Amino acid sequence: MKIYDWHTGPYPARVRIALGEKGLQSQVRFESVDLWKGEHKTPEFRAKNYSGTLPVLELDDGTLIAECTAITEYLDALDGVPVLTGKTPREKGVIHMMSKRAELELLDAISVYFHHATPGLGPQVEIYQNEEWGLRQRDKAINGMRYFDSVLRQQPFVAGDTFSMADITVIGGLIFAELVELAVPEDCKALRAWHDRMKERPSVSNRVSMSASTNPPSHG
Ligand code: GTS
Repeated sequence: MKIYDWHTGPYPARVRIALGEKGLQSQVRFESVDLWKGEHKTPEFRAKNYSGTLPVLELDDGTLIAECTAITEYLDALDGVPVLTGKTPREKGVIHMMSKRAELELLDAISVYFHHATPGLGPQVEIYQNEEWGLRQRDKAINGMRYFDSVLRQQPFVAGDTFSMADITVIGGLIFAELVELAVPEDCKALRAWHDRMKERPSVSNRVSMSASTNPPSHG
């Protein structure tokens, strides 16, 4: 399997963390696509992923799977022992809901803020920006942090009693928040404590160096 990604990216981090949790690192090769040069917007790359985003998983038979949720579901199903996306229909439903909510209310909102209300990836890549929309999404993300704080006051993980894809999606959101210097409010104590616990997981702390032995990015 091959993964097109960018080693420090928050969305690529979601797949890297999933790979680490599943112990599948040795089965993939990473190919760097330089976001800062806009390599993800070229016709060649868009032929792999119409959306022009990272990451993308390419299977040995040439099948291309984009979207972090889809890639995580694929990886989790590979060994027949799903640990990230739920075993029972109830677990699957709750995990999928909470992961989607983490995208809508946190990660995607911060991404819009980054691309619209900051210099983003630079003028070559950010050909349309709407600052007001970006700032609204920033405020939405802060509300999202407060929501996940309320969830984590009730339970140890985002979708209940066990670590799951939903935790990974919130981690991705907080990775992006750190990159754009959007602080988690001081009073979100449960979210902050959970984040500290998550950072201790090897899958999270080792994610950026995961590709170093296979395909080191030359810069950035
Ligand atoms: N819905 C997609 C998914 O879940 O995979 C979103 C993917 C996405 O936005 N990826 C970012 C991207 O390609 C990568 S990163 O910013 O996290 O590194 N962004 C570039 C762009 O121009 O949107």
